[in-house]
Amino acid sequence: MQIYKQRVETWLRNLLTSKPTDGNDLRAAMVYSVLNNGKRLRPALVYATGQILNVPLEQLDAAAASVELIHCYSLVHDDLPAMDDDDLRRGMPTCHKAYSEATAILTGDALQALAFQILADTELNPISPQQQIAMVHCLAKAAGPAGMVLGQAQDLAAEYKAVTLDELTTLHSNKTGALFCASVEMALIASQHNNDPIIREALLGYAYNLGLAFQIQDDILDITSDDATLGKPVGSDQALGKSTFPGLLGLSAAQHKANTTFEQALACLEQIKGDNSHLKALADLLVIRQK
Ligand code: GRG
Repeated sequence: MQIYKQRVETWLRNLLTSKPTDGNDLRAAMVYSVLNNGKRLRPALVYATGQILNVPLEQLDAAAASVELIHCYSLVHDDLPAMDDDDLRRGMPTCHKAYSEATAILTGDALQALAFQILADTELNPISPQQQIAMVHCLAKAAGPAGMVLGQAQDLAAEYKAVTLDELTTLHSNKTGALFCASVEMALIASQHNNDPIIREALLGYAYNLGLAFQIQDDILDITSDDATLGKPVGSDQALGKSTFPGLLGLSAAQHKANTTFEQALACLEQIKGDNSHLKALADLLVIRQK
């Protein structure tokens, strides 16, 4: 996982720092919001899926970087006063605190556009034009009004309201799960197995369950961790009147659900032949994560 993290960070550093700044804060704010203490889970998911499908890493770099750029944009916008209004992200002042609200809005906009620009670039993304189009479509669908942005809208609408477990699960599968699934699917697109329904279902089942378990755990850490460990304020769910898995189920039942969901993710991998050690390692890392 460290190798994947370093690989995507080097790639992103080259991308973001190869051009001179234009005499304003935009590029610096983009670098600030991307080249920091992120865990790079989604890029690791792209690369680890590529491992089981025998895809060379060079054909996955743009996909790995693009999903991280979309994720970073979502964090910058999510932290804005009109959204979750957070001061701390990845252990540092949020983008709008370090720069300004206007710069943070533009930074998110720019990171989002850049994600699609690199997917469609023949030099940066050395795969066939059909595969490029399929990746652009996959990521746009996951990030947009049927995926992450929908999840964010559902999240905002659910504040200070009672939601059911099903509604909470749907909200998070859009808000968080969609990008996990897109990470796996983009590696599938780069492979020779894109039309294999068994492999597709198994990998997407893994990603869906991993994303859900990750989110349940995120809700648990928001109660049990501390600001310094988490790199962002704990207790923010309660402060914003958000429904959470521990809130609906109780802490110990939520922990149990996280564990069984991780197990379901791993069970999906058993349907596929190939070296699944990295996908397993990624799930294991998430089970023990503290931030
Ligand atoms: C503003 C359009 C828009 C969308 C925002 C994903 C999202 C939607 C907001 C992020 C806020 C949040 C707490 C989402 C839950 C998913 C989650 C735990 C994100 C943090 O992901 P990590 O832990 O973060 O992978 P790092 O910093 O390690 O990359």
